[in-house]
Amino acid sequence: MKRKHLLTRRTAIITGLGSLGGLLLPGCSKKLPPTYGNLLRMGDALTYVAQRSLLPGQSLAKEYGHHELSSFPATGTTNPADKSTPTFSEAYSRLNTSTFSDWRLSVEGKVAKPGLYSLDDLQQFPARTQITRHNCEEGWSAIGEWTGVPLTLLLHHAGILSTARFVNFYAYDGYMESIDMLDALHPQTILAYAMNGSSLPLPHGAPLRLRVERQIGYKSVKYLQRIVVSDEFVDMGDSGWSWYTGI
Ligand SMILES: Nc1nc2c(c(=O)[nH]1)N[C@H]1C(S)=C(S)[C@@H](COP(=O)(O)O)O[C@H]1N2
Ligand SMILES: [Mo]
Repeated sequence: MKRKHLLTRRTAIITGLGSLGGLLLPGCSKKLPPTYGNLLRMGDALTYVAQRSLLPGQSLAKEYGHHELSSFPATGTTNPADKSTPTFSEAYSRLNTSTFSDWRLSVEGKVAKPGLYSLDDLQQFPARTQITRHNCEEGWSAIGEWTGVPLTLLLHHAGILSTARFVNFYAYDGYMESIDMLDALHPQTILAYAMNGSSLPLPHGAPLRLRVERQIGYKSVKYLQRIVVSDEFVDMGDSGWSWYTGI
């Protein structure tokens, strides 16, 4: 998996103010993304706090028309059922063989009713369809149409607790990412089971992937297995990418 350092000019400029972030936020260390002792990363925490306090949290990412759909490459893991790759998953391979009829999404953590959801269960929720631009940190972008269940509906169905702060996503290829509640409850944050009007193709994350339209591409976790709601930031290690890259 290719993982690159994302150093935007904005991050670099704000770095000088980074230590201020710590001063402004006494006692908040477990509620903020980690910096791994990296000076540049200290700017991330301040960027995050500044954006979250200054920008309207629920503004929508631009949506496009059907005539604007583009070709859409698949990157990162493109097949966890492929034995010859390092991201091979025996469990995923079995599920794929039975066209995901036995696949279940586990929703756990800070929810009153942890549970397992089949694709059919998820398709019972009111669906949202959106045509959006995917922006990968590696410099490409593509426009696709996504249909799925708004994450907010699923979280409320599972009885999300008032102490919840983050939602963590775990995939069959070992990939994991997390988002905060503002992104989790955002109307365009959906668990997509269809792309461009057909069921989600395997290279794009079958049977279910996350779409977080106000974040860079790597937050949109493919091949979902488990969602864990937490009241503290869960450190998944240094991916080499900033934890928060709102767009
Ligand atoms: N499970 C999983 N999800 C993932 C990745 C991955 O490697 N594995 N790559 C991420 C990155 S960096 C991007 S740009 C998008 C790519 O989605 P696509 O293959 O549908 O273009 O998926 C994201 N989600
Ligand atoms: Mo990406």
